[in-house]
Amino acid sequence: MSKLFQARFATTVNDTHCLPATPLREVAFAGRSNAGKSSAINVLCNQKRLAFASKTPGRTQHINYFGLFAKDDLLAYLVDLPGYGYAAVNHETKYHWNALLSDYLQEREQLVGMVLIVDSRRGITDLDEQMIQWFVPTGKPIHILLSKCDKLNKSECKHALEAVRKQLQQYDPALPDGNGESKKLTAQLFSSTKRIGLEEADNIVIKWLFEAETQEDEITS
Ligand SMILES: Nc1nc2c(ncn2[C@@H]2O[C@H](COP(=O)(O)OP(=O)(O)OP(=O)(O)O)[C@@H](O)[C@H]2O)c(=O)[nH]1
Ligand SMILES: [Mg+2]
Repeated sequence: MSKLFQARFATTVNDTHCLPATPLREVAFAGRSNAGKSSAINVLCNQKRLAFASKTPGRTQHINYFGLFAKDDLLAYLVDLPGYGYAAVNHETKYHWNALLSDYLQEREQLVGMVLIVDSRRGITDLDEQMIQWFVPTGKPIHILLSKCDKLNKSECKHALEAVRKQLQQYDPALPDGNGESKKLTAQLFSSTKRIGLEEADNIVIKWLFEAETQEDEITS
């Protein structure tokens, strides 16, 4: 049983000043609106409706915190971030999302890694690149889930993964051509509906949250 299975909704915030004051680690799920963030959280936590997944884009508009428990002990958090790139919102809302996401990603000490959900049919877009650019300077790892890969055939999947890994090289010169994996910028195929890539994604999130080697920079605040 994964350590992610005992997850419960904790809190929702709309302002970086209201983020939980906690020493616990957290992993954030970011991505375009409708990319499949909430679905990925649900399937990784083995729950149907923990995070609210919806056909209506722009559904997750706040930062939602989910607590991970062992019995009654709260161990860490998963964080569902508001989706970006949703056209039908006004300028002010877009501005607010931008500020919220950039502040959170760049400044949140408790955040140990970002899972970036990218629709495998679409690949990395300009807005995804913006997220990567905000996060890379923190030195923390990014793992890309190429979501909805059930919609692609085998060779399309292969090409989608290769293309993303190639794109990531510009941010990390240590990432070798094609198939190589860098520690800080990794990518995999994923499908919530067909449960593809679950174990690989689960391992990464668990490693970031709980493994000793990532604990070296203990949070002091
Ligand atoms: N075929 C397929 N559909 C998926 C998959 N993951 C999510 N979807 C569908 O895509 C739509 C959006 O999924 P959500 O998980 O709500 O996306 P989100 O990124 O949380 O969206 P926002 O909250 O708007 O930012 C829903 O209709 C899901 O059922 C997948 O792996 N395969
Ligand atoms: Mg959502």
